[in-house]
Amino acid sequence: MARRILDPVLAGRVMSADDAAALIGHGDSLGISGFTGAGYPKAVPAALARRAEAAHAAGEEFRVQLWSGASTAPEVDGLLAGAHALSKRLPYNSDPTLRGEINSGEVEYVDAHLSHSAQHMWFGFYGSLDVAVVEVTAILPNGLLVPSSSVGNNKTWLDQASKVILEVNSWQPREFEGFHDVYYGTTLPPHRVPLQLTTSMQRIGEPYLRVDPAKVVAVVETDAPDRNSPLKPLDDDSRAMADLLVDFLRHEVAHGRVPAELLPLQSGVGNVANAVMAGLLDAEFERMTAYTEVIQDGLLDLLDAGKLTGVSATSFGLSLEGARRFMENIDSYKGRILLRSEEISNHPEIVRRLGVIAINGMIEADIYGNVNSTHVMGSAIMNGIGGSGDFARNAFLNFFVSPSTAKGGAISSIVPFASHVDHTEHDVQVLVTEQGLADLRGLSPRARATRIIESCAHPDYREQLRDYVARAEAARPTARHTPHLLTEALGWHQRFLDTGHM
Ligand code: 0RQ
Repeated sequence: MARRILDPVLAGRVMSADDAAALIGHGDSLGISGFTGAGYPKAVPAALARRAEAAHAAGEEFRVQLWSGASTAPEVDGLLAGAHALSKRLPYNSDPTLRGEINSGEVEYVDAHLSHSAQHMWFGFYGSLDVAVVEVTAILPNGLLVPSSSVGNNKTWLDQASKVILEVNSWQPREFEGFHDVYYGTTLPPHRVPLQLTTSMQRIGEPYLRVDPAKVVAVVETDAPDRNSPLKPLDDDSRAMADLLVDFLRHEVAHGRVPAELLPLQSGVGNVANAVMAGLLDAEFERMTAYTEVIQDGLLDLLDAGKLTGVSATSFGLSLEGARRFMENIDSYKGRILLRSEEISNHPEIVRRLGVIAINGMIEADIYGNVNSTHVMGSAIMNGIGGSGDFARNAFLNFFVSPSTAKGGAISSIVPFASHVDHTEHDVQVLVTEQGLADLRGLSPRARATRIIESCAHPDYREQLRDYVARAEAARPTARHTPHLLTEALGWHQRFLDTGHM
């Protein structure tokens, strides 16, 4: 391990995770590394959970606020939630234990656009940050930090925190040096300048994270893998949605609206996103690029096949097999993979300039094209908006994808009135379910309703949706722009609730 901590001053601050966790106090705000199960601290959060349990057993209060890049892993969010050690969480969570505590009201949750999370810290909107706990691959002799498998908000947490704890993880390949591009040119309004990033693989920053050594109170050594969750095998619905989407891209190329190599791709996490990448592997498109958040196995496959020239992201999100493949061939990916801070990977200015094609999952869409990505039946949070708003709102072309029904067909994903809106009708262009694809560009609300019902809704729900629109139109002849029967629209969800699925 000595060769991973080459700065003599910081080498002198090595201690156990328990000793490091003892430097964190009740009520502290904690900014940790980690994004979609990659690059999160492996030892200090577990030690902190033990500390909270001991404090609670002694009748003392112990809770911290937890801020991250995005989702982490059971050994961070799961353990801390299990120990009832969290009071507040931002900007994204996908852990089921913590989700339960958020939905029961025990933990406050600030579900923020990922591109906002760093700048809202700099603007002072979140208050001060007490401690940063950041995983790195190595500490160089001059004190510069080689980042690990995600960058997320690390630059911001290291810069803003009063105290810093570094975890140096020797599981992360030492060859990571050179894979990162950390931009240090950010200024605040009214002194902001344009970001000089005009192609997805352009470097505008440095390969290292900086930290003021005077703030580093502890260095903890670890040797532990990232979460590397397995991907489910592709099912028929995911394949059907991927085929529809790839055919649509073909159609856009044929009409001259999108170049033959497409435009930089962004895809959310999950099975449909991975299925779309698999669909692109078999398609005719060559020399594609990606400007995205997370590198899943599907993107690695496209790189390996030579179909993709490069991927800019903020994090890996690989399966165990994907991580093994990446590590075995790591040198071949250098220069073809760049990891950036999430304020840059998700930056609206760049997403719009590059003309990104954004593909994200949804929980439900309404017949007028409003999309709910975050809430089940209007009240219970699932994960969070993540980067979907950053990309969708600013994309050249955006897609929202979902099976047409949930819970074995008991719930329709196409509804009269979205029970929560993350992406408004003004931001949503193409909806895809296994039933079909609805291109909403240039359509009025009533035309959108017809297209969404006929193309995307499950046949079991189509007649009810048609009937709803017809009765809403008849009810108020002077209000037919976006016809609604408001009481009935919300009652639609009540009916699902009554099925006992939520
Ligand atoms: O629940 O697992 O209990 O069965 O929601 O649904 O169909 O497996 O889809 O895993 O792709 O997730 C929107 C949540 C979709 C995700 C969402 C239930 C369903 C299941 C998951 P079970 P699926 P996915 C980049 C972009 C926001 C963040 C984002 C998401 C569970 O895509 O979090 O886009 N997006 N980030 O049964 C009731 C419905 C339902 C429903 C689905 N209509 N009603 N339950 N479910 N539809 C990444 C980052 O930003 C980090």
